[in-house]
Amino acid sequence: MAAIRHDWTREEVLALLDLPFADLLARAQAVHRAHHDPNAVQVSTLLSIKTGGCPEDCAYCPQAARYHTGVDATKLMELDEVLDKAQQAKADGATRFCMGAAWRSPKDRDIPKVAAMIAAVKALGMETCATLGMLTPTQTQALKHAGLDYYNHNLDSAPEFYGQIIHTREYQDRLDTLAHVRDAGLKTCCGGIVGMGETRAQRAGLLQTLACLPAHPDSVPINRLVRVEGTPLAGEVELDPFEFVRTIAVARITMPASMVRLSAGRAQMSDELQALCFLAGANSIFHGEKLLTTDNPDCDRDAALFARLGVHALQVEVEAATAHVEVVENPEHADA
Ligand code: SAM
Ligand code: DTB
Ligand code: SF4
Repeated sequence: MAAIRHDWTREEVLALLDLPFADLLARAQAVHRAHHDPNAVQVSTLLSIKTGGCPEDCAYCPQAARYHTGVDATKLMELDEVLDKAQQAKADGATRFCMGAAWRSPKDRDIPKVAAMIAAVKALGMETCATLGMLTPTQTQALKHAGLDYYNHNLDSAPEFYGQIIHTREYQDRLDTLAHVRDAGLKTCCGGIVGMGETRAQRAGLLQTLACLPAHPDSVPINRLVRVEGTPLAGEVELDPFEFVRTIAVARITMPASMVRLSAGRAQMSDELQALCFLAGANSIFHGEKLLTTDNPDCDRDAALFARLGVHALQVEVEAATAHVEVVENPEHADA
């Protein structure tokens, strides 16, 4: 087993990113196999429970009100509709349901509504995740109390690059919410986006910051920028696919026990590139034909890819009454 370290230096992380590709993948595979079943991939489904109209100015985001991206702002979804979507996601093989809202931070009056959604999804026997923006400690505790398992809150970039992407909040705001999430006993889902014009050294900065958090995030989503027309990053040059794989590999090496999620951008990737990401240590995906507002691969395409690679969906049993979660492997789901 690789040691779980929280003292990675920038130089060490950059040296990993700089390795010859074959050496880097061999190291990542060794760490991956020591800590995880290399043929099991955890499957989450996303639902946008409140879309668009966001006051923040994140340069990548189609949901920021100030950009003209064609995304219409909606109200918070009704509980019944959320439950229908969660049931569908479960039937399609997802074990975790992640509810996302285009908020800078929720209002206190929104919390009971989201709490009811969390409790209802949990009662289906699914793991629950939410991503609602910045939280206060009291809001975080209320979500935990409702049965929330994971909170997604990304650092998104290196601290020194953040100011080029977002001007409406500080990096420290993100770190503060992550601290509230850990303090409430929630699992953290925290990663970033690559392909926003950052340098390799800045990708090292993101990975080093994630790996030096007080606890490694339980789940580390690595998003490849989806270039959405109307956002300031729409014309960004596409990141070299091998550089994306390197980022996954270094996330795997620096955070050995975490689930590394091959997140946004899969619809624009070939099957071969996704397979390289799994070889580099990715072991989680978003499943279902939409992310929040942009496209994700068709379910049929994912099922075919899993079957071709001999990959099976990681099975998770959730006892809603006790909120006890047990992970069991089920190889019968090879063609799920
Ligand atoms: N508003 C909340 C927040 O910002 O934390 C939650 C929703 S926000 C859409 C969740 C994450 O989606 C962002 O942190 C970012 O990593 C990712 N994201 C948004 N737009 C993206 C894009 N165009 N490409 C890749 N990832 C994106
Ligand atoms: C994460 O890191 N990626 C997901 C999830 N966490 C919330 C969101 C991706 C959004 C991509 C753009 C969109 O579909 O609007
Ligand atoms: Fe708003 Fe989140 Fe999009 Fe930023 S990433 S504009 S906070 S929805």
